[in-house]
Amino acid sequence: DPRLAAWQRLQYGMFIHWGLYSELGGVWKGKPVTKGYSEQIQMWADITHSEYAEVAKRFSADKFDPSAICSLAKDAGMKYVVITSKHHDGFSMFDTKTTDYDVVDRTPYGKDPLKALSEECRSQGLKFGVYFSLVDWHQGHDFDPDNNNPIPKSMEPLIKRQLSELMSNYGPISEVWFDMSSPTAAQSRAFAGIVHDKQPGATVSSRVWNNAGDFRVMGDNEVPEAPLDGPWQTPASIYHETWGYRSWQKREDKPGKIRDLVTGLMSVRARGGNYLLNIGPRGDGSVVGFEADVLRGVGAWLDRHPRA
Ligand code: JFZ
Repeated sequence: DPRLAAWQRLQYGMFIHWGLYSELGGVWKGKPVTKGYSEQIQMWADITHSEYAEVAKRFSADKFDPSAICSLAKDAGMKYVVITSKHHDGFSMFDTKTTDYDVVDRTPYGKDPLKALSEECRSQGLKFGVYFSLVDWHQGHDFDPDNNNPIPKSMEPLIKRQLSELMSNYGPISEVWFDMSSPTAAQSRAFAGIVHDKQPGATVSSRVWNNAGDFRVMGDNEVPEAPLDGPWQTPASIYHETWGYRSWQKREDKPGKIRDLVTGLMSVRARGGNYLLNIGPRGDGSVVGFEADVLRGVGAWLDRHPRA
């Protein structure tokens, strides 16, 4: 399958977790929220829907710079970018007509950041993909730690329309990183089908479930002992503790981090996998300096080892 082979050749990309949670940066009412990932702060800090929706009013994204983000990805040696179009909080970071709970309608930024990023990716020669959570707290989904989250029939039209929008309005999509919930086999097939119909070049992550995906997703920073059959990917987070921005995160031992990530990347590559390394920009869209330095460090290592 040339589509999967092309995806496998990408080998290394940038994951971006960015949403309203980034504005909170792992802090609620002045206190660090130490449980759970910071992109899930709404749940871990028991934030009500109305309190969480208020955060949108100060989401100005005035330092969001798609051109700088794409240049960083290229400096790091990456070939593609995957950004959160909607995380479990249900807040769409793209222009959707299905709800006004989105970045265009609810924030002072008032524009579609995915549009800008997808266009910049195209002009800098990077492939563009989207993360899409099937769990949607805004639509009344609860979070189950065992991921036992059936998708009610009533949520299907919203998911299908949002997927159609994402597959229609952002040019060529290289992958859709579905995540979480427990759909029926028919739902999994329907969601993957929308992607494949509208984007013949796109691949679908195994977290669409029921074997409807194209590539298998490993755990956070997980490296299998030996090569695996078929396309697969390791999502990697720099800190292992959060994907979304956390203001109080310890950021130390840069050279050690760079070494660990180079080892991860090389190990995944050697086993035929695809490495998706995450950054968690601040709510204003700026990239954390430590993360940019670490990524450039990995890129510099790759430059020094052109045959690696
Ligand atoms: C999921 C999300 O819940 C999380 O917020 C983040 O977006 C991450 C990239 O994906 O979390 C998971 C799901 C499964 C595993 C690890 C993190 N896993 O199988 O190891």
